[in-house]
Amino acid sequence: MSQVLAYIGLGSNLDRPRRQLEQALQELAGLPSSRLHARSPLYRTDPIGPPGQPDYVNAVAALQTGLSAYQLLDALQSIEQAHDRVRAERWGPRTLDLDILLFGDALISGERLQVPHPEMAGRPFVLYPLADIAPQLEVPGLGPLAMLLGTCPPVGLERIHG
Ligand code: A4P
Ligand code: MG
Repeated sequence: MSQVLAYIGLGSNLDRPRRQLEQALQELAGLPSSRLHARSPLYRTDPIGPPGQPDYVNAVAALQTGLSAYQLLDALQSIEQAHDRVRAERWGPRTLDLDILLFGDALISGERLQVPHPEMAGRPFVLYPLADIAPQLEVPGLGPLAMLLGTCPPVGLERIHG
């Protein structure tokens, strides 16, 4: 089976976000035909979206996987469901959000799935943890990660220690 390196963005701002993310990382590692290749540190980040919501905790994981992109999306949505994610307002608070940032060098523009994730280039809470685990990365269709970092200053995020 051919293996792909997929990058997954993790975010939570409800119900003990750090624990949500640590648990989700273990669940990613346990997906069929998959192996957790790398994970970033956790970051505390300012919320983007509706005002008045709690700070987020964000991280990025690299998953070596034999799943297809859509199989991976299904698996991520099952993990979100298991974390009691209630889908309410767009960009509103959530116990767990798992986004496929990149899937190898694939460019996907389907109704259910867009890869690279359409918002990633402008989001420090995605780009900086991604750079922790893949500083040399070339983002398909967008260019070198180092260049994207240059237009997205590290504002509104801090690495969580311990
Ligand atoms: N979908 C399309 N492409 C993808 C992809 N690459 N990965 C579809 C995952 N899903 C993808 O997502 C809605 C639909 O997007 C899914 O059904 C899937 O088929 P959702 O997670 O249910 O809804 P959402 O998350 O509310 O909307 P959206 O547009 O995905 O929001 P984002 O972009 O995930 O942003 N601020 C901070 N600091 N940190 C955060 O993590 N996250 C968000 C959510 C807002 N503000 C934040 C953060
Ligand atoms: Mg999402």
